[in-house]
Amino acid sequence: MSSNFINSVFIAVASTVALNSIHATEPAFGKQPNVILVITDDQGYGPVGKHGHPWIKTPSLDALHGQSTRFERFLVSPTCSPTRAALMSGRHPMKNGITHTILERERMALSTVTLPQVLSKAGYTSGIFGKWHLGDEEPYQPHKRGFDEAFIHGAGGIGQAYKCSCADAPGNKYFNPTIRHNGSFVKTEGYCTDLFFTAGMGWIKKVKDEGKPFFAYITTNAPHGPFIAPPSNTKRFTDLGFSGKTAGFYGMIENIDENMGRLMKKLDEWKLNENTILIFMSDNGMTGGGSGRGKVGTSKGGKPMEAFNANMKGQRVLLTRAEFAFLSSCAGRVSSKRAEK
Ligand SMILES: [Ca+2]
Repeated sequence: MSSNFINSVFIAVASTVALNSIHATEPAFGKQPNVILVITDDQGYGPVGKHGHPWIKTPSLDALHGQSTRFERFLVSPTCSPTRAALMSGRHPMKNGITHTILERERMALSTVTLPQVLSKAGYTSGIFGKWHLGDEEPYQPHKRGFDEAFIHGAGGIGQAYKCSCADAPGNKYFNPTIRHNGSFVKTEGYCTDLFFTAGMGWIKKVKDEGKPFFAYITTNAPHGPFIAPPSNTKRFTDLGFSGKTAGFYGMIENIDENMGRLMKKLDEWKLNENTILIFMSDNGMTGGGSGRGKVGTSKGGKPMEAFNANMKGQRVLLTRAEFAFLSSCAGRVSSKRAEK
């Protein structure tokens, strides 16, 4: 049931741009809009400044929040692959063979028609940058499923490996990860989230210059555990008295915010804001491992600091969880929040 709402949103996006292109010599709503979907992993609703978080600072997301229209009920699946399968297909995850995140149950059925495949019929080019998590074997890979550009890690997170086909490059790390680029493994330098945004922005610039309408899917493994962020992002939180995991989780989110700021600045600079739908969302509820429950640190005054999740019930994996998205469009940036409390 939770997928139905999210499916309807993305069917609407796909249908709008496709119909604009296929059935009209003059688009009904002007030029074909570009679509940028940024999806973070296990962030959840609470860890955003505008959602009342007492410690995390997210000026870029807050700015997007302020420029956007917000959904009041926005529901997702309780874990990674199901939400992503719904997004890619417009169908309930179980209709795509997705019932879990590992053990071959994360492989999206090869019969599934994907969003980039639909968009390609409308003249779009599509790129994915980050986490795919819908099958690591070759036929399931995004460069075989409609994406013209694929710059991804494997499995459900960098360094993950299971006794099945779901696995990343052995020993992979958040810094200088090995990345699969259009089917080939390449060595990179830098922090994962920075790399995914940089690759995505470079690709956006390229396809913009070529004059193609595009769908950019920037899908960070952060802030999923393990909770590793650049030291420049964790220091403020360790100084405040947070545990290492929580400082990492919070630092990963502030790093995401920095990258959203970089992206939004470039969209302004490239004058893409007038014709680009920018969507920001979390794939499921807030992690339970980083700062999800109970005491997460001790203040300098000796007071315990409790996890904050904006009065949401439960964490990731619980069916009662629901998330949020910010949506911006050529009609004005739009955000959605939600909320099943
Ligand atoms: Ca997730």
